[in-house]
Amino acid sequence: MTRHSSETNKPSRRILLKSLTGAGFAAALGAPIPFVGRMAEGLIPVALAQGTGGLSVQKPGLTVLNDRPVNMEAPPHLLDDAVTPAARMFVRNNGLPPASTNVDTWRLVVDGEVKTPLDLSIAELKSQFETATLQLQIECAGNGRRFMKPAARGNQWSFGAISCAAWTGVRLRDVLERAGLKESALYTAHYGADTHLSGDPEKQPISRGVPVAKAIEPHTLIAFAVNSDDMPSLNGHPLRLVAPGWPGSCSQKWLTRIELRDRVHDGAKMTGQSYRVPAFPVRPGASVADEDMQIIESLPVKSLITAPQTGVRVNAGDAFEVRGHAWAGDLDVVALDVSIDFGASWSAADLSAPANKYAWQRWRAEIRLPEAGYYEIWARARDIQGRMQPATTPGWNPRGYLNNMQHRIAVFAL
Ligand SMILES: Nc1nc2c(c(=O)[nH]1)N[C@H]1C(S)=C(S)[C@@H](COP(=O)(O)O)O[C@H]1N2
Ligand SMILES: [Mo]
Repeated sequence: MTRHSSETNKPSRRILLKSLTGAGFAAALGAPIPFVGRMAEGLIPVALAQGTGGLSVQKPGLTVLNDRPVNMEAPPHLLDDAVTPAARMFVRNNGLPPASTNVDTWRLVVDGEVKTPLDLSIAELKSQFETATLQLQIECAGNGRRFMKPAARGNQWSFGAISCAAWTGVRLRDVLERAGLKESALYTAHYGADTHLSGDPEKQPISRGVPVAKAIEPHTLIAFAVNSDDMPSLNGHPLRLVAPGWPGSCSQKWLTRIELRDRVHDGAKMTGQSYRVPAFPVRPGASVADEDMQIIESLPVKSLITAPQTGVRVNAGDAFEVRGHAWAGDLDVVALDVSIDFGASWSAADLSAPANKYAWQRWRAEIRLPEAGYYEIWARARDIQGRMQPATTPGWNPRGYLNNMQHRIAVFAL
């Protein structure tokens, strides 16, 4: 390949440009940009331009919502696997992922309201504690925000900010047991190695926590692998928390420290309006005082139709399979119904038990459409406490969290 030397190819200039834009773009694309020095200032790679979607090397087919920070979601038909492939796990970044993530030098500190503070390498975590592999859902509390009316600010997720992969790690409970919780330990505070968008090293992009009861729940893992492999760098390599069934923000990526506190954590995105909803129903569009907001814990009952893909053509009168997944935060799903007549009548789908608690549950139904024309298939899950998904957006809240409305797909019978 011929190389033309010019001012822009001088190393110093290239490094400068890279530090401005290229490294961030390259992280999102999952590929270096050989001609980064040729990119005009402000040029956004078309692969990452809003609405293009599907052009990340690490995450083919995902829709890119933002490039700085990187946010991507999977269209529902790409979430059909019982165990979500790493390449299809959504990405929700609040800051910039750490530039270097060395497995051998990574440390996890556990301190605060503990009897013996710990400072562990990943090798020590693996050798000193029992390892567990569990299929665990991670869902962004803002999944479905796009459909809130009036619109709520934040990433305009549609249905795909959910994954259920097989995470391998050690139980946070076991690590906390080793450290020894003091009587005063009430809440965790999680810290990661990513950096704030402003570049200010004093600021955390996000630092959330959970009550001790959730921290010692045996499905809360400190994970070092997903689907028997390293996790993608965008999903927290080399170490992350997985606190399933709760807002994904509780599952700190690039985990470096867990502090035990004697009070509710007050880190970045823990207070004010972040990951909080009004304690009582409010009029759509209302502004709600911070003191009237409460922290979101278990997420509500929800389901997806993952096959067929919306827009499919089928033959009128022929049977075909419709399937998807259902989940309900801390709870089990006990029923999944489908409708082909805009919710006028419903029939029960076959619903499987979860692979383990906090795994989503597979459902399948056989459908026949009576005559040629346009149909919609709607799916509605019910949790063990009798709560169902609403047909339209549930109670509005200022940041557009917890939208568990029914998923619908379009089907043409020919
Ligand atoms: N360190 C760190 N951890 C983080 C975040 C982040 O920006 N930084 N985002 C959180 C949010 S809001 C969500 S929804 C989940 C998403 O996990 P994923 O990107 O692996 O799908 O990660 C959480 N953990
Ligand atoms: Mo999130």
